[in-house]
Amino acid sequence: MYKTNPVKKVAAIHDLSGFGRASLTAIIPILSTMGTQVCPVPTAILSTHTGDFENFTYVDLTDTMEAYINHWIELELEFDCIYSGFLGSPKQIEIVSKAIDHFSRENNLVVVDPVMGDDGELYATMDHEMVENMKALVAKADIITPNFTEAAYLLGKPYDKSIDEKEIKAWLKALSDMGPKVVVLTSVPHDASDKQTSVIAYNRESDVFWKVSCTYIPAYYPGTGDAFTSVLIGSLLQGDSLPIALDRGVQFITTSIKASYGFDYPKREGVLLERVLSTLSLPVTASSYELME
Ligand code: PXL
Repeated sequence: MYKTNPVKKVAAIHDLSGFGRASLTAIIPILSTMGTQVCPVPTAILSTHTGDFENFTYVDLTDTMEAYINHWIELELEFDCIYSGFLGSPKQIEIVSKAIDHFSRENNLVVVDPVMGDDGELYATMDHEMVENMKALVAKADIITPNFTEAAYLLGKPYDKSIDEKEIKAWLKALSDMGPKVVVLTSVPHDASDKQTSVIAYNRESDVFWKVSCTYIPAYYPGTGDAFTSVLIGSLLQGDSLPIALDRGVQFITTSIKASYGFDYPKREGVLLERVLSTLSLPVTASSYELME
């Protein structure tokens, strides 16, 4: 008799922003649709995400996080993936770091999305102390998924969109030298013209670079980074290879933006996830990833 619970579990350490389809409100539906159980550890409760909204309410949950995680430790819970994202304070980073020490195993996945900023700027609640602490957290991850802005902050490099491929590869290797086996860099500029963007990944163990390009759509929707990393995790937990998982992530974001862009509504409400979630259940038919020389 098959007794093992077949549903994989992800401990998702992120904020809950009530409006705007970022963080947990994007992560939970995506990973659930992909057949994974999400167990959230809320880091903060906000009325909206912080991008393009003013006067949002913010309740920091740092003081409950340790007891919350300790209860899970008492219950001897095990996770197939520990996935952290937006964190509210240096103390929260320390708590997440301890949780990783406790829950990581040889055969599970620790994914740190060092959510700190976008478009060359830090988010409203971030500062340089957070950047320093985030450097210590990425060291504990198997996989990190910074965007180009976050990578620049982690490496202390200027945010310069005219960067060439050789330099990008050097960034990926330098990020991997900080600890993670796999570095997935998103929103990589192709040239200063903004016509295309790509996701480039480096796997240190096999020493290979993968690239998935997509046409740039001139619209910024918050929460797409969370959606991308969630699809990547859901795909890896389904047993896909890294390049297929990257491809599925990029395709899902492209589909989501295309499904949203034709409608006239405020971008700060996020992509129309609910109209495209079902595409995550389709088999992968076409993929466009490349192995980079
Ligand atoms: O999507 C990243 C994110 C997560 N959480 C909060 C945010 C943002 C981006 O703006 O504001 C609260």
